[in-house]
Amino acid sequence: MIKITFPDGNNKEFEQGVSIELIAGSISSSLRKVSVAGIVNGELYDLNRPINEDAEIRIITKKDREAFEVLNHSAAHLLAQAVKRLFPDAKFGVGPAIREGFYYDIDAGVQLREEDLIKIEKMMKRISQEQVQITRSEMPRAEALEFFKDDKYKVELISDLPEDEIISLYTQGEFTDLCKGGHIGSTKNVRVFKLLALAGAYWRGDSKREQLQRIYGTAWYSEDALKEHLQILEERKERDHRKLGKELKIFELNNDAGQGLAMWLPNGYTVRKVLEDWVYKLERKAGYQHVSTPMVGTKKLYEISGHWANYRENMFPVMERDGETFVLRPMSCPHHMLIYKTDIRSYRDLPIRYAEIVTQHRYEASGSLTGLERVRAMTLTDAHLFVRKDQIKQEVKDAYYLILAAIKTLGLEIEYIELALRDDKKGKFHDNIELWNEAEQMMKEILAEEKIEYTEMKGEAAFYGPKIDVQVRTAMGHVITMSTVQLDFLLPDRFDLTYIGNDGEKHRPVVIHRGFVSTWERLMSILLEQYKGAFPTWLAPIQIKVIPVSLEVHADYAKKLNSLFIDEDLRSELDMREEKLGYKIRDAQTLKIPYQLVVGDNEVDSNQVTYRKYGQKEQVTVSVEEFILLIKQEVKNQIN
Ligand code: TSB
Ligand code: ZN
Repeated sequence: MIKITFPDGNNKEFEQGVSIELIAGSISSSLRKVSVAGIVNGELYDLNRPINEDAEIRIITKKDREAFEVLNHSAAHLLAQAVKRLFPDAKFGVGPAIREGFYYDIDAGVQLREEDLIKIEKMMKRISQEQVQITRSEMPRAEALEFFKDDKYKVELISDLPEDEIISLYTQGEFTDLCKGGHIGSTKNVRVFKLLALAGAYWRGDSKREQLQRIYGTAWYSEDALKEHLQILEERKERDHRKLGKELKIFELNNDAGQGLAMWLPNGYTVRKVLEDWVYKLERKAGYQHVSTPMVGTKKLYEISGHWANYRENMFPVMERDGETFVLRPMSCPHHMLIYKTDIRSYRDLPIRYAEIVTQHRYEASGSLTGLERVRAMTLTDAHLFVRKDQIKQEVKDAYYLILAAIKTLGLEIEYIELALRDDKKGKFHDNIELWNEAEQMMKEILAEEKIEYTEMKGEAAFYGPKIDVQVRTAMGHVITMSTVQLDFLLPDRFDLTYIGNDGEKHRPVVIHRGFVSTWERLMSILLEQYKGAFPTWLAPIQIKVIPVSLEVHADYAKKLNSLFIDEDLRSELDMREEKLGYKIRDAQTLKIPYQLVVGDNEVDSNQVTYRKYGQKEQVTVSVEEFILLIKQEVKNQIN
């Protein structure tokens, strides 16, 4: 007999080899019907997998988050089985469930095309109708290596597992996959699904290795749920910043200019300029000083900093001239270190906070470039803070809270906070383990003291130190880094930075790298998606559009209004085109301009304005002074 403990702490005895299915059935037949898997001592178990030891269990029903994962994981296997039937030479990488569905990385032996997805989906439906059992088996590593000998990807995956680990396999009909489980019992349960996209994916995410093809899909427990999800995906497309950026004339990407090298159009540049002024002001208030440094530096500078050894893959190739070697800077830290060194510093001078809005270049993999979200030329709201050890905590906290306040003003939502740590296996980090431990410990203490919930990510640190990253979710569902605070004990050492302590001796300062509201490129992509292109008044490239009803009769008054607004520092534009009134109104609507002013007889006679706010139906007539006051109030308070 074994003891099964339930989430409420109650326990019950069962025969060895009992399954989640049997346990659920022993409670009620209705529970049995909705259960899809179980968590047994922390591990996901299929319904019928035997439990052979005392265990704490939780039964997973269709309502639980894990149920979606189980279903989608099985859908990934079904996809692989279908691909294998259609393309017998196919080999498979990994095929996990993800937040909104599943994918499988496939080497089909031929190049798959979008049209193939329809064929594959049909085959998946057919196998689902065949109602094939999905069964688990286990074997020792050597046997598993033999079993998968024709699939080099699976062989590599197995080889990476510990020698003594028992390997589990899942079989459905003629298809067997290497897998930890759990699964959904039968292919008949994977009934409602859709394949969504085909993309390139490097084996193990490594651009030097094989290019596989990734098929994305999503599986649900009911047709309605699938329909609802597809609807959300459709709406998301409407929010895609690449689409909005075109419609609102914000930016342009052109392959002749170069991939990931964006150009800012007048509307986009205006927003950027407003944001820039806002950032400067916030930073000045918080005690930052602004500096400016060049976009090109010597290779030597980046050898000193360690970028050349650790970050070269992300850099554009070097430039040679007259025996000198230059690089386009990927980061500005080294320059700021040199500025620190322009003077003798005392402990009383610290902290010193150098901020710069920095244009930098990174050679991002071409497959990873996404509109403005990930680019190769970017302008970062950057800063480097030079602090004493006893100032680290306060400065990290202050930087963090300044970031939170800015994100709030921008109306953005944080998905989660990430603490990015090193991973000794990856070998892309500096190798002074003591410094790493100290810096990572310090970051953990700060987060604990401030009761900030966070997720640890091993291997995501910068080469010079750990980071606290503020993650946001884009409308397209990507989670990306918005802001960052990074602790660095390395660069001060490499640049031999010092300050004179109150003991009269030389000491090393510590550097805090701070990315404020990301790069203008990434921030713009996030803002466009967040607001669906309808910027709040303080950010809108054009705040007011003045449209005279008749170009003859109302033009003078319209012109007068427009210049009055501009004198008041409002961004107003006059539409004097020889077009129909309806067309002009629709045009202002398409550009999502916050205030649309139609000027006719009434307005001229009464010396008033009639406005319609974007997104609202009714028109409002007020005096000119009142209108200016209202809109200036909105701008000042950064509200809508
Ligand atoms: C904060 N040296 C530090 C700096 O002092 C640094 O560069 N850190 S970083 O590498 O993490 O980049 C800072 C921020 O730039 C990131 O948090 C992210 O918001 C933004 N960013 C990074 N890469 C890209 C890219 N390819 N396209 C757009 N924005 C990017
Ligand atoms: Zn930096």
